[in-house]
Amino acid sequence: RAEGDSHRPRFHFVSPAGWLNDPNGLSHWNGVYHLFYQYNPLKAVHSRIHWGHATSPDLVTWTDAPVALVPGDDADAADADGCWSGVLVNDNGVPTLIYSGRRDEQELPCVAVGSKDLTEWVVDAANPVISAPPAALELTAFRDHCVWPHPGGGWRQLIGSGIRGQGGTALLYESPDLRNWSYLGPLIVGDSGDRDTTADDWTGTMWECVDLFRLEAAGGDHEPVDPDVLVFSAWDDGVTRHTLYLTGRYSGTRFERTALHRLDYGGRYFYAPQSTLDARGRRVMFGWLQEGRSDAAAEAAGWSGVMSLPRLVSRSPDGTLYQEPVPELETLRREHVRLDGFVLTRGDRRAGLLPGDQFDIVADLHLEPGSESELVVRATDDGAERTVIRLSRPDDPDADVTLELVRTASSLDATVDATSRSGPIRHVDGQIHLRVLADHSALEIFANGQPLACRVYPTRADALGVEFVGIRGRVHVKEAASWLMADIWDAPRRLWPER
Ligand code: DQQ
Repeated sequence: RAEGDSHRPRFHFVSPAGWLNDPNGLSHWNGVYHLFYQYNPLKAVHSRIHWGHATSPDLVTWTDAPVALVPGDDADAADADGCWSGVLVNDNGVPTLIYSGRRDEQELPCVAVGSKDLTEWVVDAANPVISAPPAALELTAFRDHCVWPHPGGGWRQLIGSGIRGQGGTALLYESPDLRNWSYLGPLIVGDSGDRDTTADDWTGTMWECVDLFRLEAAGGDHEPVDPDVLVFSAWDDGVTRHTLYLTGRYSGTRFERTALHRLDYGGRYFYAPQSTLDARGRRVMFGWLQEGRSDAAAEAAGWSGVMSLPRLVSRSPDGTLYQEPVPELETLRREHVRLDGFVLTRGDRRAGLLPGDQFDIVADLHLEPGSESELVVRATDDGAERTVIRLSRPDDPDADVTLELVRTASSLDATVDATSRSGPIRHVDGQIHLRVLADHSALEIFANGQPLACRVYPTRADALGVEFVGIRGRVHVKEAASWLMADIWDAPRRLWPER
């Protein structure tokens, strides 16, 4: 970390320097968590993308491993212009990467095999292993991979794509050996043309980073109605929009959808997620927290992109996803305060939680119908900078609570994104379990298991204040606690770890 870089996170994973985007090859292999990521070690811009690699025993602290994939030297190499997103699978004990090799502005599926410790990778001489997208379709793009062993033997793969005039899609393939693939058809096609293209749940003209998984029913052994989840990042002609998921049922060749949902209310700020099942049977997900500052500002800082904290993804009783930070992160908690319950009415202000730019706050609130309150963080004394986390409950007791992140005064720097983010929060009788993790420019909020990840760039060194504010009605803060969080990046890091 450059001295004085107040935006660089200290308990999130960040690349040693340069550019980071999607999580790739996520896995828990022989007791070690592996996080690969889209990486340009040379500059904080998205150009010839490598695969960075780091390992962790606990999802908390990370050790840099040698860069895993480097774009091919030879201009004819299938990945001469970049090694784009993909996954790691266990091919009968052989660690195997399936990724998108980029050349001449086109991506095609490639394979690489790894050493036992996953640090040395050899690309397959036959790359690309699929030489062209299905010819019968007019596709908007063809990249990113979700690969799993087929119960009947062999492998299945989804490749993100879009059919012109129809919408985003995930194309299904099968293979006996990860090298020879047969096209089976689209698993499901979006409906982008029929939807409001400005909506928070617009499905885009292409689906990036598709991730299909099955979740067990919450706390029961009955057969869940919608056991399957298809996550995708809706993309439109070079613009990253937001990440969505479909719940439904995967039948082998089709995905019968039940409902479409937003994955994270931060929109583009939690993008291209990937998940894996760890040895404890937990579904762990990471996403890319992209920048809200200008490209020039990121380049000047020498780094761009933050990996989200690892999230546990489970099923809530209504069938949607419940997301929360992995409990292991609590080992980073240090100085602590706890506030006893209090009530907020209009104009009330309540300080007492620890000021800081690197903290974890937990609060249990009860919002009466027609009430609203704010948790203000990263605030200067004069209020010139302040980031507002607002919860409001309509008069109608059956209506959802709204979570809103207001960034209009988050930064005095007029060049950073200051747009607000919001979404509905399910609740029982106005009860909200709120969690806020702030780590310099990274901010991750969870309300009743619904996340809102974002970035904020306060400029003033004293933008550290934290307080609750009553806006209207009665909000009971039943209990609130905060912890300052430890650094995970004590040791100096090398930009390009040698093999
Ligand atoms: N990022 C990768 C692509 C993917 C996109 C390129 C999503 O493979 O579609 O860096 O952010």
